[in-house]
Amino acid sequence: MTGAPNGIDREAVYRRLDAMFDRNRLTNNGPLVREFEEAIASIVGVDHVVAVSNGTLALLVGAVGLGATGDVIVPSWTFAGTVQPLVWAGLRPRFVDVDPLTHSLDPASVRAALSQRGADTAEVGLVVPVHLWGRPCDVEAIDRAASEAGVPVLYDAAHAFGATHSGTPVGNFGQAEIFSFHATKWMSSIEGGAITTNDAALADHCRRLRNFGFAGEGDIPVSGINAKMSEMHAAVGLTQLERFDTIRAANRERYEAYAAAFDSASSTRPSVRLAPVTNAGSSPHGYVVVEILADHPEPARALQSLLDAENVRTRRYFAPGVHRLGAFDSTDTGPLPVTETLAQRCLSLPTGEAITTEDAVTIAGLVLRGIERITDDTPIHIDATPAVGSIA
Ligand code: T4K
Repeated sequence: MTGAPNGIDREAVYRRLDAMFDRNRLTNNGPLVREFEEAIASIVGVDHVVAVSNGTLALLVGAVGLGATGDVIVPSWTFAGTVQPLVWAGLRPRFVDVDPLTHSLDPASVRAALSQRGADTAEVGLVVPVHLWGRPCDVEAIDRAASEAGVPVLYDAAHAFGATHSGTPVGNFGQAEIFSFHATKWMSSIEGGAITTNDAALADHCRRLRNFGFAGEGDIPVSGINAKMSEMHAAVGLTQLERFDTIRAANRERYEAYAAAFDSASSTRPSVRLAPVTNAGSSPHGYVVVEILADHPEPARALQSLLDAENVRTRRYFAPGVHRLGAFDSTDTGPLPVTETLAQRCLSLPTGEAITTEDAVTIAGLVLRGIERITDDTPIHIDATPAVGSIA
């Protein structure tokens, strides 16, 4: 099942929860949250980490913390949770297309959007690129275009904890970045998020914003919100961080098993492309995403239903693009051809500790046979009894 959480060392969590209850400090920037922030800061090598209750609120607090107003340049090829908090922060999305290979914001399109001036276009107040699938964006080109326009950059790194770009951990780019530690992420605190930055003043401001704007008792200089992470979530997060290398190794093994299976098959007839790691990056492979290059009007949808019949649960992240969702289809967005194509072709496959490496090989085989079935118009016979031991 795509998105199924990785294993958790329950005994270790229970020990932390016992100590938490003994201390009777359950939330409001308690010792476990501060320890979690320090642990993230040392892994990412960033000066400041502000833990919050989820990635969506990290984007909201980050955007408000940066004082962004007007339009925000953002991809449509992402989760709705990237765009919604920006709208709640009072920004207007200006959707921009992505690069067909990296699946992330195309720097040339960002530059074009930044220079776009018109009667109905407000000033651009922020750029929010997404390190989609945990693969780093072309940060140099994007940061350069934004800084030349005097516009801050807040990276959505919800998928990219543990990723690097040119040897530098994601979390250090732009004015700030955000992580999500949701249960479906490879590194999880069940619900959780963080803002990372090397800007001390911004970090202080975000710490106030996440806690109702408090600067002290009876002192609220800025209008804040409650976006705090509880001690309980930090207890789970700290316990999962102890399994950082183990889970990342499992992700890598599954990814390499898929890659080997698809590479050997593609030598004859490329019908599938694993979303590659580009931009001098490394990825934690929390997501395994394939692009189905089959000659079919809706290859991802057709293959998904075939795999479903084989008891393999996949996800069509992120179809349709956000600009096509009801909440956003009123935005006057120009054509986004790459986003539209990726939305028809991409499928997220199970990975991580929810499956074995042998399962990954079996699923890859099912994907390749499925592509043959949807392309050669052979009437598709859905085999009711799962062919392989229920790879849920
Ligand atoms: N930016 C980006 C680029 C993001 O992808 C996200 C979140 C955010 C920002 C916002 O971060 P958060 O505010 O969420 O921290 C999931 C997650 O809810 C969401 O966190 C995530 N992205 C998004 C990509 O996926 P769904 O709708 O796919 O979740 P759901 O419940 O369908 O779960 C996926 C699969 O995992 C299902 O097959 C069931 C399985 N599952 C799920 C959960 C939660 C389990 O087996 N156990 C579980 O506890 O949204």
